[in-house]
Amino acid sequence: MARQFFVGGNFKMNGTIDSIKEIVNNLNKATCDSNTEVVIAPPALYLLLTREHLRKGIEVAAQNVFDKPNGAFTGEISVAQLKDSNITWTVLGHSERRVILQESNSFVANKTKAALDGGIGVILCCGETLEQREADKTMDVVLAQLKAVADVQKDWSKIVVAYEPVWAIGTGKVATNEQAQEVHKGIREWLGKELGQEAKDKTRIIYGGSVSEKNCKDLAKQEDIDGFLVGGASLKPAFVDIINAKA
Ligand code: G2H
Repeated sequence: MARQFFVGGNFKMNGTIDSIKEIVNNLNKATCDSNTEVVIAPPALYLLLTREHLRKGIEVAAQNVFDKPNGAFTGEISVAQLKDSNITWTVLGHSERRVILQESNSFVANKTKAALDGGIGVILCCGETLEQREADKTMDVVLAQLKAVADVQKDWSKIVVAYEPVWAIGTGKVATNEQAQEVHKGIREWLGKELGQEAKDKTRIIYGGSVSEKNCKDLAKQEDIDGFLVGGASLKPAFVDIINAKA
């Protein structure tokens, strides 16, 4: 079953008006594999600027969204506000939010449901810490994170799962092809059991954690790796090489 390759750029809390315009201009000029779906996630403050300058065919994602429709929620952004601003995706459940901001599995699940209900696609992150991996708990942790979402959301057609081992994020320590493939395969099997054959066959499962122009081609050859969520390297011109990993 062919799944469209998906590459997301997660800028995290990086960038200025000038540097983001430069990244956008580079992407506008670049030759990107037309078979790859590309989405970039700048900081919230620069979402509109990015959407305004970025060429059609590349989508823009928020790095987070809240689960309530509006009201007294200082500092938060609603799904409707993303829609209103032509932002079509959001990242949710990134480990930096799960760990540093203590977002629970159920909170991430509620936000995922709210985003999907409002017509926003979700790049749903999951992944284990080094301690959890060493304790042989990788699949337990990852599947518990995903199960919380499956409990409230059965249609995963607008979810892209991003497997991001916490120990590989921003560390330069990328998972081996085999380590990543093993978890992706486990997630895909679980999708089949939990949500059915269609979810198993069609859900994109992308890898994140120190992806670079050097390691992306081999990772992209793995059967169950359908793309990448790229952090640090998405701020550099080499991001285009990652977009073209399958070309
Ligand atoms: C993982 C990834 C982007 P980096 O967080 O989501 O970041 O590529 O910098 O490890």
